[in-house]
Amino acid sequence: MTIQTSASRVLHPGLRSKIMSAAQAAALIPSGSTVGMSGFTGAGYPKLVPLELAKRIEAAHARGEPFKVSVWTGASTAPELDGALAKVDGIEMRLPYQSDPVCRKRINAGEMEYIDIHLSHVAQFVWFGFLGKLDVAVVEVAGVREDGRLIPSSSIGNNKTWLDQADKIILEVNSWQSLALDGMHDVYYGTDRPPHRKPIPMVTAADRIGEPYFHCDPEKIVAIVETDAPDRCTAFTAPDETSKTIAAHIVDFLGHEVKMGRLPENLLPLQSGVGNVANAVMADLEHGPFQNLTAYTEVLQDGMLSLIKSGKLTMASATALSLSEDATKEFLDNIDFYRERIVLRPQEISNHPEVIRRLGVIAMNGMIEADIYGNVNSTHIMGTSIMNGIGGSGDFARNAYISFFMTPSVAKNGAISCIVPMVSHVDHTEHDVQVIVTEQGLADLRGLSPKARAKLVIERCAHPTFKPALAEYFDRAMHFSAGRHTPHILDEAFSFLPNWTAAKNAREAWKDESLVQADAWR
Ligand code: 0RQ
Repeated sequence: MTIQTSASRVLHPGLRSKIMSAAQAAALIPSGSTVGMSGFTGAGYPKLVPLELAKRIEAAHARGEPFKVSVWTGASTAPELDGALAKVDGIEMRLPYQSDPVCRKRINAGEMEYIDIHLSHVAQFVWFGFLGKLDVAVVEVAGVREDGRLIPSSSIGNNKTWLDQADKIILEVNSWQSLALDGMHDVYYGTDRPPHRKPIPMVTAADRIGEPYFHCDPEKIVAIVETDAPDRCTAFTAPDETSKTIAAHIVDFLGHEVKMGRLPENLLPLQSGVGNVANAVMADLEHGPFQNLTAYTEVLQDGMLSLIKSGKLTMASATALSLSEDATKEFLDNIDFYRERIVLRPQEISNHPEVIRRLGVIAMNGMIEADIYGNVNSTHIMGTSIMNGIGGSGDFARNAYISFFMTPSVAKNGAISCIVPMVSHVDHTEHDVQVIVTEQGLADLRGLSPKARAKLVIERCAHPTFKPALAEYFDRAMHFSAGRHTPHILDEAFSFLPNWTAAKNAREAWKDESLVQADAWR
Protein backbone atom coordinates (compact mmCIF):
# COMPACT_ATOMS: atom_id res chain seq x y z
CA MET A 1 0.00 0.00 0.00
CA THR A 2 1.51 3.34 -0.98
CA ILE A 3 0.40 6.93 -0.94
CA GLN A 4 0.33 8.13 -4.54
CA THR A 5 2.14 11.33 -5.27
CA SER A 6 2.24 11.43 -9.05
CA ALA A 7 -0.26 10.79 -11.85
CA SER A 8 -3.08 11.81 -9.58
CA ARG A 9 -6.56 10.71 -10.54
CA VAL A 10 -8.04 13.76 -8.85
CA LEU A 11 -8.69 15.90 -11.92
CA HIS A 12 -11.06 18.46 -10.40
CA PRO A 13 -8.75 21.44 -9.73
CA GLY A 14 -10.64 22.67 -6.66
CA LEU A 15 -10.43 19.30 -4.96
CA ARG A 16 -6.66 18.79 -5.20
CA SER A 17 -6.13 20.87 -2.07
CA LYS A 18 -8.18 18.30 -0.11
CA ILE A 19 -5.63 15.53 -0.71
CA MET A 20 -4.11 14.41 2.60
CA SER A 21 -2.80 11.34 4.38
CA ALA A 22 -5.12 8.62 5.63
CA ALA A 23 -4.18 9.47 9.24
CA GLN A 24 -5.18 13.13 8.70
CA ALA A 25 -8.46 12.03 7.10
CA ALA A 26 -9.23 9.54 9.88
CA ALA A 27 -8.70 12.35 12.41
CA LEU A 28 -11.81 14.02 10.93
CA ILE A 29 -14.07 11.19 12.19
CA PRO A 30 -15.13 11.86 15.79
CA SER A 31 -16.12 9.22 18.32
CA GLY A 32 -19.84 8.52 18.20
CA SER A 33 -20.09 9.16 14.43
CA THR A 34 -22.16 7.07 12.10
CA VAL A 35 -19.97 6.32 9.10
CA GLY A 36 -21.25 5.05 5.74
CA MET A 37 -18.45 3.12 4.09
CA SER A 38 -18.24 1.72 0.57
CA GLY A 39 -17.67 -1.98 0.04
CA PHE A 40 -19.61 -5.00 -1.05
CA THR A 41 -18.42 -8.63 -0.78
CA GLY A 42 -14.78 -7.64 -0.58
CA ALA A 43 -14.88 -5.17 -3.49
CA GLY A 44 -14.55 -1.39 -3.50
CA TYR A 45 -14.12 -0.84 0.25
CA PRO A 46 -11.85 1.95 1.59
CA LYS A 47 -8.44 0.44 2.32
CA LEU A 48 -6.54 3.02 4.35
CA VAL A 49 -8.84 5.32 6.34
CA PRO A 50 -10.51 2.52 8.38
CA LEU A 51 -7.05 1.19 9.34
CA GLU A 52 -5.98 4.64 10.54
CA LEU A 53 -9.30 5.08 12.34
CA ALA A 54 -8.67 1.75 14.11
CA LYS A 55 -5.25 3.05 15.25
CA ARG A 56 -6.89 6.20 16.68
CA ILE A 57 -9.51 4.14 18.46
CA GLU A 58 -6.87 1.83 19.91
CA ALA A 59 -4.84 4.80 21.16
CA ALA A 60 -7.94 6.39 22.72
CA HIS A 61 -8.82 3.14 24.48
CA ALA A 62 -5.23 2.88 25.76
CA ARG A 63 -5.71 6.33 27.33
CA GLY A 64 -8.93 5.10 28.92
CA GLU A 65 -11.11 7.22 26.61
CA PRO A 66 -14.25 5.75 25.00
CA PHE A 67 -14.22 5.74 21.17
CA LYS A 68 -16.59 3.86 18.91
CA VAL A 69 -18.32 4.49 15.61
CA SER A 70 -21.32 2.91 13.92
CA VAL A 71 -20.54 1.44 10.52
CA TRP A 72 -22.95 1.10 7.60
CA THR A 73 -21.77 -0.49 4.35
CA GLY A 74 -23.09 -2.10 1.19
CA ALA A 75 -22.37 -5.64 2.41
CA SER A 76 -19.28 -7.52 3.64
CA THR A 77 -15.91 -5.77 3.38
CA ALA A 78 -12.46 -7.02 4.37
CA PRO A 79 -9.97 -7.39 7.25
CA GLU A 80 -8.76 -3.80 6.65
CA LEU A 81 -12.23 -2.45 7.47
CA ASP A 82 -14.53 -4.72 9.49
CA GLY A 83 -11.66 -6.80 10.84
CA ALA A 84 -9.49 -3.85 11.90
CA LEU A 85 -12.31 -1.88 13.55
CA ALA A 86 -13.80 -4.91 15.32
CA LYS A 87 -10.37 -5.99 16.56
CA VAL A 88 -9.96 -2.73 18.51
CA ASP A 89 -13.59 -2.90 19.72
CA GLY A 90 -14.31 0.22 17.70
CA ILE A 91 -17.76 -0.63 16.29
CA GLU A 92 -20.83 0.37 18.24
CA MET A 93 -23.33 -0.87 15.65
CA ARG A 94 -22.90 -2.51 12.28
CA LEU A 95 -25.31 -2.94 9.37
CA PRO A 96 -26.18 -4.64 6.99
CA TYR A 97 -24.45 -7.92 5.83
CA GLN A 98 -20.99 -8.79 7.19
CA SER A 99 -18.90 -11.94 7.04
CA ASP A 100 -15.80 -10.99 9.02
CA PRO A 101 -14.67 -13.56 11.62
CA VAL A 102 -13.63 -10.91 14.20
CA CYS A 103 -16.95 -9.04 13.80
CA ARG A 104 -18.85 -12.31 14.01
CA LYS A 105 -17.08 -13.20 17.25
CA ARG A 106 -17.84 -9.82 18.84
CA ILE A 107 -21.48 -9.87 17.71
CA ASN A 108 -21.98 -13.38 19.07
CA ALA A 109 -20.23 -12.47 22.33
CA GLY A 110 -22.78 -9.66 22.77
CA GLU A 111 -20.06 -6.98 22.50
CA MET A 112 -21.20 -5.39 19.23
CA GLU A 113 -24.67 -4.52 17.99
CA TYR A 114 -25.63 -5.77 14.55
CA ILE A 115 -28.77 -5.11 12.51
CA ASP A 116 -29.37 -7.56 9.70
CA ILE A 117 -31.50 -5.78 7.06
CA HIS A 118 -32.55 -6.79 3.55
CA LEU A 119 -29.95 -5.16 1.29
CA SER A 120 -32.58 -3.43 -0.84
CA HIS A 121 -34.00 -1.74 2.27
CA VAL A 122 -30.85 -0.02 3.51
CA ALA A 123 -30.77 3.03 1.20
CA GLN A 124 -34.46 3.78 1.49
CA PHE A 125 -34.42 3.36 5.26
CA VAL A 126 -31.72 6.03 5.34
CA TRP A 127 -33.73 8.44 3.12
CA PHE A 128 -36.84 7.77 5.19
CA GLY A 129 -34.88 8.76 8.31
CA PHE A 130 -35.50 5.35 9.92
CA LEU A 131 -31.85 4.81 10.86
CA GLY A 132 -30.88 8.27 12.07
CA LYS A 133 -28.31 10.68 10.71
CA LEU A 134 -25.30 9.74 8.60
CA ASP A 135 -22.34 11.83 9.71
CA VAL A 136 -19.49 10.77 7.45
CA ALA A 137 -19.16 8.88 4.16
CA VAL A 138 -15.88 7.08 3.41
CA VAL A 139 -16.11 5.95 -0.18
CA GLU A 140 -13.57 4.40 -2.53
CA VAL A 141 -13.68 5.58 -6.15
CA ALA A 142 -11.52 4.90 -9.20
CA GLY A 143 -11.14 8.60 -10.01
CA VAL A 144 -12.44 12.16 -9.67
CA ARG A 145 -13.31 13.74 -13.02
CA GLU A 146 -12.59 17.36 -13.96
CA ASP A 147 -16.27 18.17 -13.50
CA GLY A 148 -16.20 16.71 -9.97
CA ARG A 149 -18.25 13.60 -10.78
CA LEU A 150 -16.82 10.38 -9.38
CA ILE A 151 -15.89 7.20 -11.26
CA PRO A 152 -17.10 4.26 -9.13
CA SER A 153 -14.78 1.34 -8.41
CA SER A 154 -15.44 -2.41 -8.26
CA SER A 155 -18.69 -2.18 -6.30
CA ILE A 156 -21.47 0.37 -6.05
CA GLY A 157 -23.49 -0.86 -3.07
CA ASN A 158 -24.97 2.08 -1.14
CA ASN A 159 -22.36 4.66 -2.21
CA LYS A 160 -24.83 6.92 -3.99
CA THR A 161 -26.87 7.18 -0.80
CA TRP A 162 -23.84 7.71 1.46
CA LEU A 163 -22.58 10.55 -0.81
CA ASP A 164 -26.07 12.14 -0.85
CA GLN A 165 -26.87 11.78 2.83
CA ALA A 166 -23.60 12.25 4.74
CA ASP A 167 -22.63 15.62 6.21
CA LYS A 168 -18.94 15.08 5.39
CA ILE A 169 -17.30 12.99 2.70
CA ILE A 170 -13.88 11.34 2.67
CA LEU A 171 -12.87 9.84 -0.67
CA GLU A 172 -10.26 7.16 -1.21
CA VAL A 173 -9.10 7.40 -4.83
CA ASN A 174 -7.60 4.01 -5.57
CA SER A 175 -5.28 3.76 -8.55
CA TRP A 176 -5.22 -0.06 -8.26
CA GLN A 177 -8.77 0.05 -9.61
CA SER A 178 -8.68 0.05 -13.41
CA LEU A 179 -9.76 3.29 -15.07
CA ALA A 180 -11.23 1.05 -17.74
CA LEU A 181 -14.07 0.42 -15.26
CA ASP A 182 -15.31 3.81 -16.52
CA GLY A 183 -18.55 3.11 -18.36
CA MET A 184 -19.39 -0.18 -16.63
CA HIS A 185 -21.60 1.47 -13.99
CA ASP A 186 -25.20 2.60 -14.19
CA VAL A 187 -26.10 4.90 -11.32
CA TYR A 188 -29.84 5.57 -11.24
CA TYR A 189 -30.88 8.89 -9.73
CA GLY A 190 -34.63 8.48 -10.36
CA THR A 191 -35.59 6.99 -7.02
CA ASP A 192 -37.75 9.13 -4.78
CA ARG A 193 -39.70 8.81 -1.56
CA PRO A 194 -43.39 7.86 -1.53
CA PRO A 195 -45.77 9.36 -2.56
CA HIS A 196 -43.55 10.63 -5.40
CA ARG A 197 -42.14 7.30 -6.58
CA LYS A 198 -42.19 6.45 -10.27
CA PRO A 199 -41.81 3.02 -11.88
CA ILE A 200 -38.18 1.99 -12.39
CA PRO A 201 -37.83 1.93 -16.18
CA MET A 202 -35.99 -1.35 -16.50
CA VAL A 203 -37.35 -4.22 -18.59
CA THR A 204 -34.24 -6.32 -19.30
CA ALA A 205 -31.13 -7.07 -17.23
CA ALA A 206 -29.04 -5.19 -19.81
CA ASP A 207 -30.95 -1.88 -19.65
CA ARG A 208 -29.03 1.24 -18.70
CA ILE A 209 -31.33 3.67 -16.97
CA GLY A 210 -28.88 5.97 -15.18
CA GLU A 211 -25.42 7.43 -15.68
CA PRO A 212 -21.87 6.11 -15.23
CA TYR A 213 -20.83 8.48 -12.40
CA PHE A 214 -21.74 9.56 -8.88
CA HIS A 215 -22.69 13.18 -8.28
CA CYS A 216 -21.16 14.69 -5.22
CA ASP A 217 -21.29 18.14 -3.65
CA PRO A 218 -17.61 19.21 -3.62
CA GLU A 219 -18.29 21.40 -0.58
CA LYS A 220 -18.99 18.28 1.49
CA ILE A 221 -15.67 16.64 0.61
CA VAL A 222 -13.37 17.16 3.58
CA ALA A 223 -10.54 14.82 2.57
CA ILE A 224 -9.21 12.85 -0.36
CA VAL A 225 -6.78 10.02 0.25
CA GLU A 226 -4.89 8.49 -2.65
CA THR A 227 -4.31 4.74 -2.43
CA ASP A 228 -3.03 1.91 -4.56
CA ALA A 229 -4.26 -1.26 -2.89
CA PRO A 230 -6.01 -4.36 -4.22
CA ASP A 231 -9.49 -5.55 -3.30
CA ARG A 232 -9.74 -8.52 -0.96
CA CYS A 233 -9.93 -11.50 -3.23
CA THR A 234 -12.33 -14.30 -2.38
CA ALA A 235 -10.85 -17.81 -2.31
CA PHE A 236 -13.31 -20.29 -3.78
CA THR A 237 -12.72 -24.00 -3.30
CA ALA A 238 -12.97 -26.01 -6.51
CA PRO A 239 -16.49 -27.48 -6.63
CA ASP A 240 -16.52 -30.76 -4.65
CA GLU A 241 -18.75 -33.77 -5.38
CA THR A 242 -21.52 -32.45 -3.10
CA SER A 243 -21.66 -29.02 -4.76
CA LYS A 244 -21.47 -30.59 -8.22
CA THR A 245 -24.38 -32.91 -7.40
CA ILE A 246 -26.49 -30.01 -6.06
CA ALA A 247 -25.67 -28.05 -9.22
CA ALA A 248 -26.61 -31.02 -11.44
CA HIS A 249 -30.02 -31.33 -9.73
CA ILE A 250 -30.70 -27.65 -10.41
CA VAL A 251 -29.59 -27.79 -14.04
CA ASP A 252 -31.77 -30.91 -14.61
CA PHE A 253 -34.73 -29.18 -12.99
CA LEU A 254 -34.32 -26.08 -15.15
CA GLY A 255 -34.22 -28.32 -18.24
CA HIS A 256 -37.44 -29.96 -17.09
CA GLU A 257 -39.08 -26.54 -16.64
CA VAL A 258 -38.12 -25.60 -20.20
CA LYS A 259 -39.62 -28.87 -21.46
CA MET A 260 -42.83 -28.17 -19.57
CA GLY A 261 -43.04 -24.70 -21.17
CA ARG A 262 -42.65 -22.90 -17.85
CA LEU A 263 -39.30 -21.34 -18.77
CA PRO A 264 -37.94 -20.08 -22.10
CA GLU A 265 -35.01 -21.96 -23.64
CA ASN A 266 -32.52 -19.35 -22.48
CA LEU A 267 -34.18 -19.41 -19.03
CA LEU A 268 -34.84 -16.11 -17.23
CA PRO A 269 -32.25 -13.82 -15.58
CA LEU A 270 -30.24 -15.74 -12.99
CA GLN A 271 -29.40 -14.60 -9.47
CA SER A 272 -26.69 -16.50 -7.68
CA GLY A 273 -25.86 -16.00 -4.01
CA VAL A 274 -22.61 -16.06 -2.08
CA GLY A 275 -20.49 -19.11 -1.30
CA ASN A 276 -19.05 -22.21 -2.87
CA VAL A 277 -22.28 -24.00 -3.71
CA ALA A 278 -23.68 -20.99 -5.59
CA ASN A 279 -20.37 -20.72 -7.43
CA ALA A 280 -20.54 -24.42 -8.36
CA VAL A 281 -24.02 -24.03 -9.89
CA MET A 282 -22.68 -21.33 -12.21
CA ALA A 283 -19.77 -23.59 -13.16
CA ASP A 284 -22.20 -26.41 -13.99
CA LEU A 285 -24.34 -24.16 -16.19
CA GLU A 286 -21.24 -23.65 -18.32
CA HIS A 287 -21.43 -27.30 -19.35
CA GLY A 288 -25.24 -27.37 -19.48
CA PRO A 289 -27.51 -27.07 -22.53
CA PHE A 290 -28.61 -23.44 -22.06
CA GLN A 291 -27.42 -20.60 -24.33
CA ASN A 292 -27.84 -16.81 -24.32
CA LEU A 293 -28.32 -16.67 -20.57
CA THR A 294 -28.58 -13.40 -18.66
CA ALA A 295 -28.08 -12.59 -14.97
CA TYR A 296 -29.76 -10.10 -12.66
CA THR A 297 -27.87 -10.63 -9.46
CA GLU A 298 -26.12 -8.65 -6.77
CA VAL A 299 -22.74 -10.31 -6.61
CA LEU A 300 -20.76 -11.65 -9.54
CA GLN A 301 -18.45 -14.52 -8.48
CA ASP A 302 -15.89 -16.56 -10.45
CA GLY A 303 -18.46 -19.03 -11.81
CA MET A 304 -20.46 -16.26 -13.43
CA LEU A 305 -17.37 -14.58 -14.89
CA SER A 306 -16.37 -17.84 -16.49
CA LEU A 307 -19.91 -18.27 -17.84
CA ILE A 308 -19.55 -14.84 -19.50
CA LYS A 309 -16.15 -15.80 -20.92
CA SER A 310 -17.60 -19.00 -22.40
CA GLY A 311 -20.22 -16.94 -24.24
CA LYS A 312 -23.10 -18.76 -22.53
CA LEU A 313 -23.99 -15.74 -20.40
CA THR A 314 -24.42 -12.69 -22.59
CA MET A 315 -25.18 -10.01 -20.00
CA ALA A 316 -24.89 -9.72 -16.21
CA SER A 317 -26.26 -7.00 -13.97
CA ALA A 318 -24.86 -6.82 -10.41
CA THR A 319 -23.79 -4.35 -7.75
CA ALA A 320 -20.37 -5.85 -7.02
CA LEU A 321 -17.69 -8.19 -8.20
CA SER A 322 -16.47 -10.87 -5.77
CA LEU A 323 -13.65 -12.63 -7.54
CA SER A 324 -10.69 -14.85 -6.65
CA GLU A 325 -7.17 -13.68 -7.44
CA ASP A 326 -7.10 -15.61 -10.75
CA ALA A 327 -10.53 -14.35 -11.80
CA THR A 328 -9.54 -10.77 -10.89
CA LYS A 329 -6.57 -11.08 -13.23
CA GLU A 330 -8.77 -12.51 -15.99
CA PHE A 331 -11.24 -9.65 -15.47
CA LEU A 332 -8.59 -6.92 -15.50
CA ASP A 333 -6.72 -8.40 -18.48
CA ASN A 334 -9.92 -8.45 -20.53
CA ILE A 335 -11.82 -5.57 -19.04
CA ASP A 336 -12.93 -4.13 -22.39
CA PHE A 337 -14.66 -7.44 -23.17
CA TYR A 338 -16.32 -7.58 -19.75
CA ARG A 339 -17.37 -3.89 -19.75
CA GLU A 340 -19.69 -4.69 -22.67
CA ARG A 341 -21.29 -7.54 -20.73
CA ILE A 342 -21.47 -6.38 -17.11
CA VAL A 343 -23.45 -3.48 -15.60
CA LEU A 344 -22.85 -2.49 -11.97
CA ARG A 345 -25.77 -0.71 -10.28
CA PRO A 346 -26.64 0.66 -6.82
CA GLN A 347 -27.88 -2.15 -4.59
CA GLU A 348 -31.28 -0.55 -4.18
CA ILE A 349 -31.70 -1.26 -7.92
CA SER A 350 -29.80 -4.58 -8.26
CA ASN A 351 -32.00 -5.93 -5.44
CA HIS A 352 -35.19 -3.99 -6.13
CA PRO A 353 -38.33 -6.11 -5.61
CA GLU A 354 -40.14 -4.34 -8.46
CA VAL A 355 -37.43 -5.16 -11.00
CA ILE A 356 -36.84 -8.71 -9.71
CA ARG A 357 -40.55 -9.44 -10.01
CA ARG A 358 -40.82 -7.85 -13.47
CA LEU A 359 -37.80 -9.66 -14.94
CA GLY A 360 -38.82 -13.03 -13.44
CA VAL A 361 -35.48 -13.73 -11.82
CA ILE A 362 -34.43 -17.31 -11.01
CA ALA A 363 -33.01 -16.99 -7.49
CA MET A 364 -30.47 -19.49 -6.15
CA ASN A 365 -29.17 -18.98 -2.63
CA GLY A 366 -27.30 -20.97 -0.02
CA MET A 367 -28.76 -21.70 3.41
CA ILE A 368 -27.77 -23.04 6.81
CA GLU A 369 -30.84 -25.26 7.24
CA ALA A 370 -34.40 -25.82 6.02
CA ASP A 371 -37.25 -27.40 7.85
CA ILE A 372 -39.56 -30.07 6.57
CA TYR A 373 -42.23 -27.45 5.77
CA GLY A 374 -39.89 -25.28 3.71
CA ASN A 375 -38.93 -22.49 6.12
CA VAL A 376 -35.30 -21.51 5.65
CA ASN A 377 -32.59 -20.29 8.01
CA SER A 378 -29.80 -18.50 6.12
CA THR A 379 -28.14 -16.71 8.98
CA HIS A 380 -28.06 -18.36 12.41
CA ILE A 381 -26.20 -21.26 13.98
CA MET A 382 -28.21 -22.96 16.73
CA GLY A 383 -30.78 -20.18 16.45
CA THR A 384 -28.69 -17.68 18.40
CA SER A 385 -25.32 -17.00 16.73
CA ILE A 386 -25.05 -15.05 13.51
CA MET A 387 -23.07 -16.48 10.60
CA ASN A 388 -23.13 -13.62 8.04
CA GLY A 389 -26.54 -12.08 7.46
CA ILE A 390 -29.59 -12.29 5.21
CA GLY A 391 -27.88 -10.13 2.59
CA GLY A 392 -29.94 -9.98 -0.57
CA SER A 393 -31.37 -13.47 -0.28
CA GLY A 394 -34.75 -12.18 0.95
CA ASP A 395 -34.97 -9.47 -1.72
CA PHE A 396 -34.63 -12.16 -4.35
CA ALA A 397 -36.42 -15.10 -2.73
CA ARG A 398 -39.73 -13.35 -2.15
CA ASN A 399 -39.88 -11.71 -5.56
CA ALA A 400 -38.32 -14.35 -7.80
CA TYR A 401 -40.00 -16.33 -10.56
CA ILE A 402 -38.62 -19.46 -8.89
CA SER A 403 -36.66 -19.38 -5.65
CA PHE A 404 -34.15 -22.16 -4.88
CA PHE A 405 -32.41 -22.71 -1.56
CA MET A 406 -29.51 -25.13 -1.48
CA THR A 407 -27.20 -26.75 1.06
CA PRO A 408 -25.32 -29.97 1.61
CA SER A 409 -27.75 -32.27 3.52
CA VAL A 410 -25.35 -32.44 6.49
CA ALA A 411 -22.82 -30.06 8.08
CA LYS A 412 -19.74 -30.58 10.27
CA ASN A 413 -18.67 -33.90 8.75
CA GLY A 414 -22.12 -35.39 8.93
CA ALA A 415 -22.80 -34.55 12.59
CA ILE A 416 -25.60 -32.05 11.89
CA SER A 417 -28.63 -32.46 9.64
CA CYS A 418 -29.39 -29.39 7.52
CA ILE A 419 -32.97 -30.64 7.17
CA VAL A 420 -34.70 -30.29 10.54
CA PRO A 421 -38.24 -30.46 11.94
CA MET A 422 -38.33 -26.70 12.65
CA VAL A 423 -35.65 -24.16 11.73
CA SER A 424 -34.03 -22.54 14.74
CA HIS A 425 -34.30 -19.09 13.09
CA VAL A 426 -36.49 -18.08 10.13
CA ASP A 427 -35.18 -15.84 7.36
CA HIS A 428 -37.37 -17.10 4.51
CA THR A 429 -40.80 -18.39 5.31
CA GLU A 430 -42.40 -21.36 3.58
CA HIS A 431 -44.27 -18.79 1.45
CA ASP A 432 -41.03 -17.55 -0.16
CA VAL A 433 -39.34 -20.89 -0.79
CA GLN A 434 -40.23 -22.91 -3.85
CA VAL A 435 -37.43 -25.43 -4.31
CA ILE A 436 -35.09 -27.02 -1.75
CA VAL A 437 -31.99 -28.78 -3.00
CA THR A 438 -29.34 -30.91 -1.31
CA GLU A 439 -26.96 -33.42 -2.86
CA GLN A 440 -29.57 -36.07 -1.96
CA GLY A 441 -32.13 -34.55 -4.32
CA LEU A 442 -34.50 -31.71 -5.11
CA ALA A 443 -37.92 -31.00 -3.59
CA ASP A 444 -40.22 -28.90 -5.76
CA LEU A 445 -42.64 -27.45 -3.21
CA ARG A 446 -44.76 -25.41 -5.59
CA GLY A 447 -48.46 -26.04 -5.18
CA LEU A 448 -48.02 -28.37 -2.21
CA SER A 449 -49.72 -28.18 1.18
CA PRO A 450 -47.52 -28.25 4.32
CA LYS A 451 -47.94 -31.99 4.91
CA ALA A 452 -47.18 -32.84 1.28
CA ARG A 453 -44.12 -30.57 1.48
CA ALA A 454 -42.87 -32.32 4.62
CA LYS A 455 -43.08 -35.77 3.02
CA LEU A 456 -41.25 -34.59 -0.09
CA VAL A 457 -38.50 -32.69 1.74
CA ILE A 458 -37.77 -35.71 3.98
CA GLU A 459 -37.90 -38.13 1.06
CA ARG A 460 -35.82 -36.09 -1.41
CA CYS A 461 -33.47 -33.89 0.62
CA ALA A 462 -32.62 -35.48 3.98
CA HIS A 463 -29.40 -37.44 4.46
CA PRO A 464 -29.98 -41.20 4.95
CA THR A 465 -28.54 -40.95 8.48
CA PHE A 466 -31.29 -38.53 9.55
CA LYS A 467 -34.14 -39.56 7.26
CA PRO A 468 -35.68 -42.23 9.56
CA ALA A 469 -35.70 -39.86 12.57
CA LEU A 470 -37.31 -37.08 10.51
CA ALA A 471 -39.93 -39.46 9.11
CA GLU A 472 -40.65 -40.71 12.61
CA TYR A 473 -40.95 -37.13 13.91
CA PHE A 474 -43.45 -36.33 11.19
CA ASP A 475 -45.49 -39.51 11.86
CA ARG A 476 -45.64 -38.78 15.58
CA ALA A 477 -46.48 -35.13 14.90
CA MET A 478 -49.40 -36.30 12.74
CA HIS A 479 -50.57 -38.32 15.72
CA PHE A 480 -49.92 -35.96 18.64
CA SER A 481 -50.07 -32.46 17.19
CA ALA A 482 -53.05 -30.38 18.30
CA GLY A 483 -53.38 -28.92 14.81
CA ARG A 484 -52.89 -31.08 11.73
CA HIS A 485 -52.30 -28.33 9.18
CA THR A 486 -48.60 -27.97 10.06
CA PRO A 487 -48.11 -30.81 12.54
CA HIS A 488 -45.41 -30.35 15.16
CA ILE A 489 -44.40 -31.65 18.57
CA LEU A 490 -43.21 -28.33 19.89
CA ASP A 491 -41.07 -29.55 22.77
CA GLU A 492 -39.16 -31.79 20.34
CA ALA A 493 -39.08 -29.47 17.35
CA PHE A 494 -35.49 -28.36 17.98
CA SER A 495 -34.22 -31.73 19.12
CA PHE A 496 -32.09 -32.10 15.98
CA LEU A 497 -29.81 -29.30 17.14
CA PRO A 498 -26.47 -30.72 18.25
CA ASN A 499 -26.07 -31.28 22.00
CA TRP A 500 -29.79 -30.65 22.49
CA THR A 501 -30.13 -33.14 25.34
CA ALA A 502 -26.92 -32.05 27.05
CA ALA A 503 -27.98 -28.39 26.78
CA LYS A 504 -31.44 -29.20 28.13
CA ASN A 505 -29.96 -31.05 31.10
CA ALA A 506 -27.58 -28.17 31.80
CA ARG A 507 -30.53 -25.76 31.78
CA GLU A 508 -32.44 -27.94 34.21
CA ALA A 509 -29.45 -28.02 36.57
CA TRP A 510 -29.09 -24.25 36.29
CA LYS A 511 -32.72 -23.42 36.94
CA ASP A 512 -32.50 -22.12 40.50
CA GLU A 513 -29.39 -20.08 39.89
CA SER A 514 -30.93 -18.65 36.71
CA LEU A 515 -33.72 -16.95 38.63
CA VAL A 516 -31.10 -14.93 40.51
CA GLN A 517 -29.19 -14.20 37.29
CA ALA A 518 -32.32 -13.25 35.35
CA ASP A 519 -33.11 -10.66 38.02
CA ALA A 520 -29.60 -9.26 37.71
CA TRP A 521 -30.01 -9.00 33.94
CA ARG A 522 -33.24 -7.04 34.27
O1 0RQ B 1 -18.85 -23.43 8.59
O2 0RQ B 1 -16.88 -22.41 7.58
O3 0RQ B 1 -16.87 -23.12 9.99
O4 0RQ B 1 -16.91 -24.83 8.15
O5 0RQ B 1 -21.71 -22.78 7.90
O6 0RQ B 1 -21.38 -23.28 5.14
O7 0RQ B 1 -21.57 -25.17 3.52
O8 0RQ B 1 -19.51 -23.63 3.45
O9 0RQ B 1 -21.85 -22.89 2.72
O10 0RQ B 1 -20.27 -21.06 1.77
O11 0RQ B 1 -22.40 -21.84 0.65
O12 0RQ B 1 -22.48 -20.48 2.79
C1 0RQ B 1 -25.83 -19.78 4.20
C2 0RQ B 1 -23.62 -19.16 5.15
C3 0RQ B 1 -23.81 -20.74 3.20
C4 0RQ B 1 -24.26 -18.30 2.85
C5 0RQ B 1 -24.38 -19.49 3.86
C6 0RQ B 1 -21.60 -24.05 8.55
C7 0RQ B 1 -20.59 -24.80 7.70
C8 0RQ B 1 -19.60 -23.68 7.41
C9 0RQ B 1 -20.80 -22.17 5.73
P1 0RQ B 1 -17.24 -23.45 8.58
P2 0RQ B 1 -20.98 -23.80 3.67
P3 0RQ B 1 -21.66 -21.55 1.90
C10 0RQ B 1 -26.71 -12.77 -2.01
C11 0RQ B 1 -27.27 -13.89 -1.19
C12 0RQ B 1 -26.93 -15.62 3.41
C13 0RQ B 1 -26.81 -14.44 2.48
C14 0RQ B 1 -27.22 -14.73 1.08
C15 0RQ B 1 -24.89 -17.02 3.38
C16 0RQ B 1 -20.50 -22.48 7.21
O13 0RQ B 1 -24.91 -18.67 1.67
O14 0RQ B 1 -24.28 -16.28 4.12
O15 0RQ B 1 -27.76 -15.77 0.75
N1 0RQ B 1 -26.18 -16.76 2.97
N2 0RQ B 1 -26.99 -13.75 0.20
O16 0RQ B 1 -20.05 -25.89 8.41
C17 0RQ B 1 -24.14 -25.59 11.83
C18 0RQ B 1 -25.71 -26.13 10.16
C19 0RQ B 1 -24.80 -25.63 9.18
C20 0RQ B 1 -23.57 -25.12 9.63
C21 0RQ B 1 -23.68 -24.92 7.45
N3 0RQ B 1 -26.90 -26.62 9.81
N4 0RQ B 1 -25.34 -26.08 11.46
N5 0RQ B 1 -23.24 -25.10 10.95
N6 0RQ B 1 -22.92 -24.69 8.53
N7 0RQ B 1 -24.83 -25.50 7.83
C22 0RQ B 1 -25.29 -12.29 -1.69
C23 0RQ B 1 -25.22 -11.27 -0.57
O17 0RQ B 1 -26.16 -11.06 0.11
C24 0RQ B 1 -24.01 -10.49 -0.36
